[in-house]
Amino acid sequence: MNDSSARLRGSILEAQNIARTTDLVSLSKDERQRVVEEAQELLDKLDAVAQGYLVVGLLGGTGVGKSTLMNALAGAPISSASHRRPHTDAILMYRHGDAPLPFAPDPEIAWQEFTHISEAVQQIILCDLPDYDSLLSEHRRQVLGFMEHVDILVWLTSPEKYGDGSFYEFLKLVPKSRHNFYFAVNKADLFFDGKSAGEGFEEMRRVYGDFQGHLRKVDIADPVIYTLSAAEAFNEPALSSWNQFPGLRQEIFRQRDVKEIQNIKTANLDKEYARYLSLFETELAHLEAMHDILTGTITQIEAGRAEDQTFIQETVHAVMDESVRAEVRSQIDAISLLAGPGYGVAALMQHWKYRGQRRDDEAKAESFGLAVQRTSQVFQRRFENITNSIISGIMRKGAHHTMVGQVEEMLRPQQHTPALQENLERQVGSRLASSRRARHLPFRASQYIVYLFLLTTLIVALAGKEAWQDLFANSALAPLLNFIFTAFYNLFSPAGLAALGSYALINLFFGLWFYRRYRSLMERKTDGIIDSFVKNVGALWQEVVDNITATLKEYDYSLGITARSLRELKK
Ligand SMILES: Nc1nc2c(ncn2[C@@H]2O[C@H](COP(=O)(O)OP(=O)(O)OP(=O)(O)O)[C@@H](O)[C@H]2O)c(=O)[nH]1
Ligand SMILES: [Mg+2]
Repeated sequence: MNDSSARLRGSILEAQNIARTTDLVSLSKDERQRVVEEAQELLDKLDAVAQGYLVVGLLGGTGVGKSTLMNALAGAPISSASHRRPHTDAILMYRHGDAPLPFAPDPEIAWQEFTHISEAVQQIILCDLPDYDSLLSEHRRQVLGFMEHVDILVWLTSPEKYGDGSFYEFLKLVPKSRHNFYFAVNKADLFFDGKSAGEGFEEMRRVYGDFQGHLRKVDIADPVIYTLSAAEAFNEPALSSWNQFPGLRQEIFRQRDVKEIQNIKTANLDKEYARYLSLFETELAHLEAMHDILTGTITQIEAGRAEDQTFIQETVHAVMDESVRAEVRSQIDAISLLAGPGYGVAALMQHWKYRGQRRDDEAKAESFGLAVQRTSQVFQRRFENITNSIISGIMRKGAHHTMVGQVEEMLRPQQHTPALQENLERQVGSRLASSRRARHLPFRASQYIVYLFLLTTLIVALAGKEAWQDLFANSALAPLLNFIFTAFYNLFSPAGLAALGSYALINLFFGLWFYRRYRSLMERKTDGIIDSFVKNVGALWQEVVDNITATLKEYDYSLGITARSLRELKK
């Protein structure tokens, strides 16, 4: 099998393989089966055609080296001296054991065949034709008739025999077209035997010219002549520079390939293959259209990405109503952050707020759960919207219904709700926990400082100027005791009670002030938690969009592979 039929064979096999293994939307199951079968028929035809054999006839006088040349072509001793002709005018045929004779010789003809196992000439049938001298007139007619089966004729002679007149006489009788004639002067080594290279080449040129002259006389104007040594080609690993055996061999193999290509053309196999490929044309058109559609769709999704995210975030924000905020607040509420009067105010507020209504933690916890649930519903609805618009868009743009179905199958089953809900709950849980863990040290410290300062001021005021001046002047136990007792003593005086009243009022004022700061701190934390929740939902949406585009790209890629292999078939 030569290159072109090997290529053709490869393409048919590939086409068959595509029809067998790939989802082809334009072909039904039966049609695909038919495509596979048709490929098989084509392959069988190709095999039959590629088994066309080149029939080479070798003509030449006795002992010019026909057998040796055949052995050199085969690279093996396929013809030996023991292959004696049953009659001097019999035809000897050499063929590969697996190659049947492509023709039935005329029953009147004397012929004998020998099989060999040389792969090199597997598709070449070598016919050793009888010496023209030995051909009696009626046999001559039959041998000439046999030449109908011969594709090319190699006229072989030698330096001793090329001048033989009967050679040229016979040449005139052969009915074959003359451009299928090749001439060879064998035993060219004899030109160099015992002579210098220069003399050898001189002699070779002379014989060549002479031979050419003889051939011209029988109207062969531009003969192809090879000067060679079959013995050297067969026996020696390397050839002399003058040995043109490789040229002759190459020409014979080229002729074989030409014949195979002609056979393919004669059998119209090339046209049949082209017609066969047209079965895939619709498929290719669908694939190419789908590629454009998918590319457009992906661009559209990317363009709407930001807008969709904003939409989702806004909707989720709306879901986070006052009850959700209240719940978040109650979850992070920690009045232990307040000290002294502030704490008292907060405890009182809480008591007052929950008076009459039983604190139902479970009912409260539900409102956030509900928000998460509603968020995932919003999410899922948005997802369904986008898949629907992708699918209907693809359909509208004219994609093949099977391909639409495939896209649908890839996108639809993506159910986000449960995973999303779990994800969001986890995120919220950890956010709440970390918020509860926050210690807010500056806030707490500022309260202690303020209350301590107020208390100190009260005591100093009660003790009076003299007592604390004495305490500073003599840092001993007696002035300290004096300072304390004076303070206690003065507490129950009218001025002391007034001071105590002012102290209580100022404390209350700071308690309220710290309580307000505490509330706004809690509000900020609530906002933070809700904002981060919304942001997380946005990020999750991006993930979903990434998933969708990745799925579509992957699908496009797999269609691209089929399209490429279909295009490849046409080459
Ligand atoms: N020097 C030389 N001798 C060769 C060459 N080729 C063949 N011979 C010899 O020539 C003789 C005849 O060779 P064959 O190949 O049997 O020739 P043939 O044409 O098949 O002869 P028949 O079958 O008897 O017609 C043998 O002794 C070969 O060794 C060659 O290239 N150079
Ligand atoms: Mg022979």
